[in-house]
Amino acid sequence: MTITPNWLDQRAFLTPDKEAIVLADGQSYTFKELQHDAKLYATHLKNQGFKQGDHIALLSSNCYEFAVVIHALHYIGAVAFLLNTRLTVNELAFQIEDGEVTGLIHHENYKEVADKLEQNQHIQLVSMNQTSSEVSYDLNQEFDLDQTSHILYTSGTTGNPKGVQLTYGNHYWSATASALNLGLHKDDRWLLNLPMFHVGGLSILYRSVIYGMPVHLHEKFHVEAVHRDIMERSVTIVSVVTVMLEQLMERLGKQQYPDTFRCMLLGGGPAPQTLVKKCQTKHVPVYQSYGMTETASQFSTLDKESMMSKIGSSGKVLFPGQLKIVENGKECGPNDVGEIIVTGPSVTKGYWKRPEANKEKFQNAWLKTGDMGYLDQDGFLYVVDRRKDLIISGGENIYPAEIESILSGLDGIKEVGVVGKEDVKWGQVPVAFIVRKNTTLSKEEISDYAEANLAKYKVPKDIYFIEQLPRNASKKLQRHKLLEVIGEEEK
Ligand code: S0N
Ligand code: AMP
Ligand code: MG
Ligand code: MG
Ligand code: MG
Repeated sequence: MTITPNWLDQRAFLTPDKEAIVLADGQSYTFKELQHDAKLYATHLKNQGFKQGDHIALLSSNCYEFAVVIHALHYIGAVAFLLNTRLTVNELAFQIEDGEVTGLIHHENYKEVADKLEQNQHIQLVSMNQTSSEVSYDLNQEFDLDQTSHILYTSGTTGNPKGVQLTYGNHYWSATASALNLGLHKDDRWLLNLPMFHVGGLSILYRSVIYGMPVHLHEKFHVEAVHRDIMERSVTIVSVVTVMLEQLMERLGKQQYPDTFRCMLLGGGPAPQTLVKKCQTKHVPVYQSYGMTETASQFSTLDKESMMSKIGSSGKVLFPGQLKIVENGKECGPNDVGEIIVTGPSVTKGYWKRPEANKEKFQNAWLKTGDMGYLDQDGFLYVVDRRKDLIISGGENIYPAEIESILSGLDGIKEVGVVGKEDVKWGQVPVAFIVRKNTTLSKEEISDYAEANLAKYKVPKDIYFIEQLPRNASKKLQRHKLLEVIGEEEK
């Protein structure tokens, strides 16, 4: 057990009047104000009957109140389940059920979804815009770093999504690892436009309270607003995924960012080398990183000095972590490709209620990521292939098996195979290959069915009707062969 003071209390004690959160419209809140609002909301949650250890979900896009709720949940010692707002009711219902969630805090914009969830789940709804008028004196003043603070769901190769358990300690070590790499500057301002329900966005909140650094919190990605905050509002660091960076570079045109801007932290998937080179010619300091929900954000990051000499690399492992490449149980030598395995204080203790997955994915304290890569002679990581079958579209993960299983439920579909296809905007998009039982079933009917059951970004962008799916001798679907049949058999 390692005990620290509640981070927001400590921060509000050390630098009470420093800006904690600045919104896109310029409105700002100090750490003292954030602390006060979080304590009021924590009291409200207590008054609603919630207590230490409860599993409470949050359904909201980015806003000031999102940050308030996160800290409020820490004040009562509840475990926060952050829900992806793009998911359908059925997808969300699975996580609520699997996670043994008893309360759902929702933004007014998601009231309709919350109401539907309440009808079928044993949950108590709590609105984000009501709060208490006074602060309870019985709030958690300390954190135990070994305690779970969050469970974030992540899709898997087969079966249902799994809840990644993250502890206070995982966040603490991740935030300090980032600071040891990027350094802390007195005038740092970190722009948060990634969704806060993924760890890439969430982790910026922890860096803020731990470093005492203002966060420029944007409701969603808006290229013009990000450009303005870098050019005019002295933002020094921005976290982005590829599709955001492409648009920012387009917007930058022949201009240059001011010298105050020191880091474009790029993560959530591979970066096209043409994009990295474009950034280099515009003198944009890009830091390509490798990380995942299971590592509480970046685990290795390329510094800007090595950006050109190590093009394509995701950098060196951050200070407190270890990263190895293994093949058939043996550690690989330099430049030999194998599976990336990681261990360290920012790595999850395991998946919620998934003993099988935990047995399969962890060996001693090492997590087998499923990603393939190599380390060069200097220890720089190159990721060559992501987890089996994983499609990454605009930073959102999609597994073919999930789409295949949904589409198989539609009458008239005999078999279905899904694969990722390169896409100029999103990096990759899912496309479906379908063998029909009856040939009257149309592509539109299939798309409508997919849209009703899957988050929009998982809906196949193209549908191809084919006679049969490519399978190997043991009847296993050969997804890599699917794209080859386009054109040959398309009707
Ligand atoms: C790229 C984003 C912002 C696009 O969303 P946008 O523009 O807000 O779209 P909407 O206006 O809502 O919708 C318009 C249409 O586009 C479709 N759509 C939206 N998103 C996608 C998508 N991803 N793929 C395909 N289609 C999409 C909508 O459905 C809509 O369609 P129509 O018009 O037909 O209705 C948004 O997707 C976004 O925010 N993406 C990023 C998600 C993310 O955070 N990924 C990272 C996850 N990984 C991690 O968190 C771990 C790594 C990490 O920690 C990290 C990551 C990055 C940087 C730093 C770090 C770090 O280590 O600190
Ligand atoms: P998530 O947990 O949603 O953040 O997804 C993490 C996954 O994104 C990793 O397991 C990788 O498959 C992929 N990924 C993250 N960073 C990189 C990178 N630098 N290069 C290639 N793939 C990456
Ligand atoms: Mg103010
Ligand atoms: Mg948009
Ligand atoms: Mg994901």
